[in-house]
Amino acid sequence: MKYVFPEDFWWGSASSALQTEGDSRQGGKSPTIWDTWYANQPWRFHQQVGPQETSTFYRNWRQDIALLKQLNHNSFRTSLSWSRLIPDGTGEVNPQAVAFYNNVIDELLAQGIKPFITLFHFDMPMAMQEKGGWENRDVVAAFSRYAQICFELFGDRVMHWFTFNEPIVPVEGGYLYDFHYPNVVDFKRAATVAYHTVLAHASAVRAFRAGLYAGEIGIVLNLTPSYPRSQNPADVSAAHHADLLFNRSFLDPVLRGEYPADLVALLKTWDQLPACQPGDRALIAEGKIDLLGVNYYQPRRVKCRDSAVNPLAPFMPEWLFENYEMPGRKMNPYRGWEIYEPGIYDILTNLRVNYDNPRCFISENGMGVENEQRFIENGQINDHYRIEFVSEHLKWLHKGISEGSNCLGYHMWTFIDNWSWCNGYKNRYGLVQLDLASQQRTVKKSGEWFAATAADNGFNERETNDD
Ligand code: BGP
Repeated sequence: MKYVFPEDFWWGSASSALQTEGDSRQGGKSPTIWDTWYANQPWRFHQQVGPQETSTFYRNWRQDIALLKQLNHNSFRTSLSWSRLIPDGTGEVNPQAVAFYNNVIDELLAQGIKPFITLFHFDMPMAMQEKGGWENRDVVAAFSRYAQICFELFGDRVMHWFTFNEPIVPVEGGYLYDFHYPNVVDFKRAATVAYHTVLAHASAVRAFRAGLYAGEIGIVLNLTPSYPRSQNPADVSAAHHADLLFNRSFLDPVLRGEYPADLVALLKTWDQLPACQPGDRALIAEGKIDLLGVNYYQPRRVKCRDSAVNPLAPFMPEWLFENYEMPGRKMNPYRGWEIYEPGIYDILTNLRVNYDNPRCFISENGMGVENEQRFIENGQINDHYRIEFVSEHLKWLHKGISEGSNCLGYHMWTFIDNWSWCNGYKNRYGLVQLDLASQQRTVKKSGEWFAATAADNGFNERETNDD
């Protein structure tokens, strides 16, 4: 069986500024929350490796874009760094950053690769964080100004913009679960951060529309379908709550232009609603997007709570559900994430049936594996497990498209092995291996498979099994 994808399907990969550029304090760049957190608590990072050098894209962009070409990418997503472009967050534009991003965008276009550009991928400038970060409502105007500067500088060539990558992650990591700076545990502050992020998104979309820029604007969300343990109403309600908090808190505002009434009611019940101002509703309604990026790594399985909550503990999402470990689930043991390929189809179907079938694409999907050197054969990593992971997901994606889902492409996470936040270089995701000592890049077996798949606009099942 051959899986063929629609004409002009986007084949590519995604990365982010902080995880690949390196030179995190050079070229006029100011620190982000990651530089500061690393300086204060290096032990929070795997093998105490921080964000200073990451994958040296700032120096090697030309060679790296040649590799993208070799992998037959027709599109590539990365982010701009706010702290590189506007070092104090709100003031002067750094000309070295403009030159760098111009080089990257021009070279991508010269190689026939469409630049997909994200404005914010977890990397809050420290100068903004010092003023309260996403908790301070002033961030909305500052972000919108930054976005507008980007549209002005690069909008003549960038046709696919994304305001945020996975905006729920800084909320969860920074304000609930202690895996991003500033390591706050406080639901109401988390809700405020999420709310200001939605307002910042909508302000940027408003500026984009007002400026009549060419191209389109969207957002990238990590959608984790919430599967209840059983059809018992208690489990179903638990799954509904998880869905509201982790998916629909961003999905509904950006696709429907409003929050789900259930979510507002839920937060009201628990006295966790953020402060709103007149005009917010109209602004959010203007934040509707043209294109949705979907990051999919794992499903969320939930059940109702088995025990009562500790009333003295801070209110947490887990007051409303418990995570459920389904017996027999397939795991990626290195990352601790379940692998469930039909999830990608379920997401597309949900978008088609419940959200008017928006234009969308898979903006990240991938598998992080530890110690991949053990798979080296004749100098190349034979990552057959990654080829299987990708092809199995692509089959479900193909099924979604064949049933009418408006899915326009598939981007892998990631291009070259890169720095994964607190996990440093523990798990490698790349189509290209990065030797940290020499910085040498070597295409993995999966890179060759991906290049062939992109060139053929599809793949043959038999070839996959042979690998
Ligand atoms: C996504 C992020 C990426 C990337 C990826 C892999 O959530 O958008 O930045 O890091 O996940 O996850 P991790 O690096 O945590 O293993």
